[in-house]
Amino acid sequence: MPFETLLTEARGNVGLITLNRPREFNALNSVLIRELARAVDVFEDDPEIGVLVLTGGLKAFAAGADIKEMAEKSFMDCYLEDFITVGWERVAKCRKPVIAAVAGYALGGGCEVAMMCDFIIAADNARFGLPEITVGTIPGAGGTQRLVRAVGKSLAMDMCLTGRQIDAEEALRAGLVSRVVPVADLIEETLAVARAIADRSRPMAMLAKESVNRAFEVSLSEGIRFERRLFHATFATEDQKEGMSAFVEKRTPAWRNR
Ligand code: DAK
Repeated sequence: MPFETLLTEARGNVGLITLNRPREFNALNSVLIRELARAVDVFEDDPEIGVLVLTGGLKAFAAGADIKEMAEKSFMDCYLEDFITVGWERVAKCRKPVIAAVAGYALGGGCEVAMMCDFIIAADNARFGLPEITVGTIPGAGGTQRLVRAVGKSLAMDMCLTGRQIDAEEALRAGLVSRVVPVADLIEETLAVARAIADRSRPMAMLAKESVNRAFEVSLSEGIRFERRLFHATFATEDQKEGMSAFVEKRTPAWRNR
């Protein structure tokens, strides 16, 4: 997969996507967003791949949408082109699990893309922020919506209204990230987590992801009803039979992904 702004690599059953515009701190221009959507499509379609990992550089995961590209656009340009909308939500729509491995800056659109992933593993040098207000706009790729769901109203308002960045430890305390690891270990540790998921039953990981994501869209009672239906449905799968037989027989399950 030759890309101008990304590196992609299959590491066993994990698809690794690395944002690669280091001189621009991985600012997300329209080429990068288009390529990112294509890379997700390719790994999503690859039956060998169970989990995707999205990462950037050690200094920057991504410092936001490309300000130089968007600075001179008019409202009509944005509206008529549906500016940077096409492609942006592709990561959020991936059915396979996606883990963000964030080192350095994850600002603006960079923070928003990280939040589109299923969970974030942060390097100890990571910094998260939605500084759009400092450049005369507001978050535009789900930042005001996903951040408030991740960390609650008070910190989300603080970050959106002041543009303040938070470091990895604050992000961990607030629940924005699931783990913090030394920056030198970020990729290997994230790949190990990804592999641990990819080695389990693929459909179960996809069902679990779908059920957790449902919590963001529906009431508690509807969410629980949805979960119950999926849970019952797992009993129609070969992997539920295999997983529970393996437990009873004290052996490692051999997942069939069926
Ligand atoms: N865009 C373009 N270039 C950027 C950039 C960005 N967001 N961030 C950094 N760069 C470039 C710098 O211009 C510089 O390039 P040269 O000037 O050397 O050519 C190079 O990267 C290194 O940056 P600095 O020289 O500034 O390095 P420092 O270490 O001093 O500072 C920094 C690093 C990340 C703190 C700083 O660069 C910074 O504050 N960057 C801007 C951060 C920011 O404001 N981000 C939010 C942008 S607004 C939407 C979807 C998404 C969005 C909107 C709509 N739709 C779906 C509708 C998102 C909007 C945003 O993200």
